[in-house]
Amino acid sequence: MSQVSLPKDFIWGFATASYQIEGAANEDGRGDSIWDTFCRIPGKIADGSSGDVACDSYHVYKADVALLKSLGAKAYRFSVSWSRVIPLGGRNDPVNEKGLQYYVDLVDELLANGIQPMVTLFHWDLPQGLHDRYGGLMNKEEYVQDFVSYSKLMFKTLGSKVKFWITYNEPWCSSVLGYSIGQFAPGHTSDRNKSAVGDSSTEPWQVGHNILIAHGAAVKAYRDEFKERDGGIIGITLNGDWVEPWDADEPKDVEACERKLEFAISWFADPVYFGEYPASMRKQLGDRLPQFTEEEKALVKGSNDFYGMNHYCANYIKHIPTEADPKDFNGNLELLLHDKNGKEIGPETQSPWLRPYPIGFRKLMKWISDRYGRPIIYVTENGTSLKGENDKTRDEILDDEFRVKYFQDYVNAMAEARTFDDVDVRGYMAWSLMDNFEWAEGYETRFGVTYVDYEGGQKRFAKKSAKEIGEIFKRLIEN
Ligand code: GBH
Repeated sequence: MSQVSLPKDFIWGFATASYQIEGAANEDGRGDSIWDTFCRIPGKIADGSSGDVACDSYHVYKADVALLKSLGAKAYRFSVSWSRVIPLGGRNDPVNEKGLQYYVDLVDELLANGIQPMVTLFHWDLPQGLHDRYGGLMNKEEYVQDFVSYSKLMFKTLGSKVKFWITYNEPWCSSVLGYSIGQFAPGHTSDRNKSAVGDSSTEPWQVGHNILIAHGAAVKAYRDEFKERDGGIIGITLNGDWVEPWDADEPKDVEACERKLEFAISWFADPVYFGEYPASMRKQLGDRLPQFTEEEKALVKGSNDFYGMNHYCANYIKHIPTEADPKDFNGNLELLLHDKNGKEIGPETQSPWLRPYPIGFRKLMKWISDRYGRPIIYVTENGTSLKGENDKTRDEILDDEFRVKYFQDYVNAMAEARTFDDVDVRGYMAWSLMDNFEWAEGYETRFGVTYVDYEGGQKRFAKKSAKEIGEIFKRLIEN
């Protein structure tokens, strides 16, 4: 057996997202995004908070870069707030030069410190202007053109310096959480207690489809007009948790596991690699799942230079013996945290959905690698919250041994996938560089390797895990 390792040119670092860290929501001409307006609706965010101030990174981005450098990071993944650079969002709307300058300055600061920027164009914060004008993500004709136009603005502005582009972060979340459960902006759902608008049986599938087309069209624009000049790579980032059968001796649970991966991952990855939705989804959803025209198929198929992988945890999966509910988006199965014998999949964290299960990371990497023909994989997010972390004193929070162990085990599982399963993984971004606005959970859940003192002027304090990550990679990367 060869020694577990990662390749010499492996890049690692940390990830964040615009609405979760920037703050300055009303400064220098930024327009509202759907998250600004969603946060204003009472009851949508656990602690009633918003991203108005967040980590204040709009003002203190130099401190973020200094922090990255002190931790030895080789790369930094951040996202662009679309409504900061085009306040109303549309292809004929004015560009906000001050907002654009922020990203130029951030990129320059990163490069001056030897840190490679990885830019996500869309991490859920759609300009409210587009939602109001034509229904945002629901309007294929208008939305695709506006996303391409915005993307080209960013390629043009940053393309000579940024060599790594991600079109979308986790379209599953925009579709399902935004248009089926209604837990995320814009909060559409069939549940009339939660929202006056929405149809959970159709809208998520339309939104997912529109995002895929927009992704494909932006990639085409990059390849046609910028790639030759800039020499960068571009892809989409998908979330996906691992699955284990609730009852390993029940073939229907084993089958349901595969179906769950298809509904979560292949919904997007199959069109990108094969040009078709998975058969299991077509079977369950019928015509509610849109069809690709030949033109759309050509746009989407082959649109990844790499596979962006976000991964956190695993579930036990139990099949449902009756026919699928029209609102179902998982593949007609139950997601459980324990198996038939009551065994828990992993220890509790602050996030109800997140139970660490490191071997699942290795297994999922192999599953993706096998299904999609051994694509280049960049892990664009991986990390954990800690049960009760926010209730502790600062000193206690800085000693985040649970998170240290999480990273040790997960990074090691990734290195095993590379060493033993021939997975072509080339980079890893931990979620997150710092505690930040955890969407519907507000600030009660912390995911950072850095503590942010929200009451004390957003000052940053590196936790133990921040310092340990560099050590973990030092041990694993070949020299
Ligand atoms: C990432 O998503 C996001 O990209 C990032 O912005 C976020 O801060 C980070 O996770 C931590 O949450 O509520 O039972 O329906 C992670 C993938 C997929 C995890 C959806 C939560 C919801 C499960 N997410 N999942 S449930």
